Amino acid sequence: MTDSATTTTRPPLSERVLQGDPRAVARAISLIEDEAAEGAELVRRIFPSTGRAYLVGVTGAPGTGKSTLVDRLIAEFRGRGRSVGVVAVDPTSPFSGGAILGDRVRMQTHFADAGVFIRSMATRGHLGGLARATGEAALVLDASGKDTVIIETVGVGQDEVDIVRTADISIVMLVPGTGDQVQALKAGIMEIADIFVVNKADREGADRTVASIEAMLSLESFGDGRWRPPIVKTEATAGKGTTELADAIERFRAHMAPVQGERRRARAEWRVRELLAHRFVQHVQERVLGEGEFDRFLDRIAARETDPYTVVDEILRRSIQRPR
Ligand SMILES: Nc1nc2c(ncn2[C@@H]2O[C@H](COP(=O)(O)OP(=O)(O)OP(=O)(O)O)[C@@H](O)[C@H]2O)c(=O)[nH]1
Ligand SMILES: [Mg+2]
Repeated sequence: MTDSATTTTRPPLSERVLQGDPRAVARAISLIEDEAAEGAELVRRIFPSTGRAYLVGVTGAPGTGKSTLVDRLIAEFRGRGRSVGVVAVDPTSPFSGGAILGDRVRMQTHFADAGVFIRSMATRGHLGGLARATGEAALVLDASGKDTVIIETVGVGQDEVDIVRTADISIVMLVPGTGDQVQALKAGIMEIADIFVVNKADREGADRTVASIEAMLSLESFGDGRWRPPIVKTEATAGKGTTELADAIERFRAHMAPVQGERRRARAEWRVRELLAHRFVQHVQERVLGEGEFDRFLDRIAARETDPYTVVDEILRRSIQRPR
């Protein structure tokens, strides 16, 4: 691929990302976060060099111990000779918020290790979708040569389902005494779990939580070589269960190897559809509709002077008449 960017003495950002330069990686992820045009250009340039990392999604309610466990997993993977990148999606705060600081403090044991790169991302301010920003940050880490990329994300909403969908494996974390949580999770994230982790196993009721997940799983059929999600008990603060978890991840990886291509193709489809929808709406707003016209359409729909179908038909007609 030729590089049409302005010539500078330094190699272009994409080159430096591919060389694994941590400052370039940090810069690249910032561009993606800012939805900068350079971010899209960067993704274009690095994309051919991605697809090598194994993407591990870790999700669970706030405070279940995700960061503590991820910290342990980093050490475990490092011990197995892997380099590790982490994208931790911060639940609430803007970029300088407390939880990010918490993640930094907890994971700082790895700061001196060149084989580890950790980055927090804010949940807010992603006009084009948090899942895409996270997915693209993971691509950057992948391109920079990290073998394993862990994506930590909070909660059970659609954003998390989408984020986890971009990973190769989804780990859902629970803590003891969350029978209700198991119920609540059923609806969304439970069905995308490839591994369950019951963390804080030092606490009362861990076995009951395991049993309620078992009960839920027993309602499903796992015939035809379908993967049955294992339930791993961990005590992240003490580092207990991390080896078992890493082993379970490796087992899943081996189990899914024959269909890895399909999973990645599904991910590509999701990405393209999502990006297309986003870009199309952006195009309509910037180039098809006049100033304030979108709002006027909404007013007219609300006043029942027109309806959503008519409006969309009108917008589509004009989009086709006035191509880029
Ligand atoms: N007792 C006990 N406490 C734990 C365990 N693992 C983590 N914790 C504690 O739980 C608290 C939350 O841990 P974090 O790792 O920050 O949890 P998190 O899920 O990353 O939190 P958010 O990112 O804010 O959602 C911390 O005080 C940890 O020390 C465990 O196995 N047992
Ligand atoms: Mg955390």
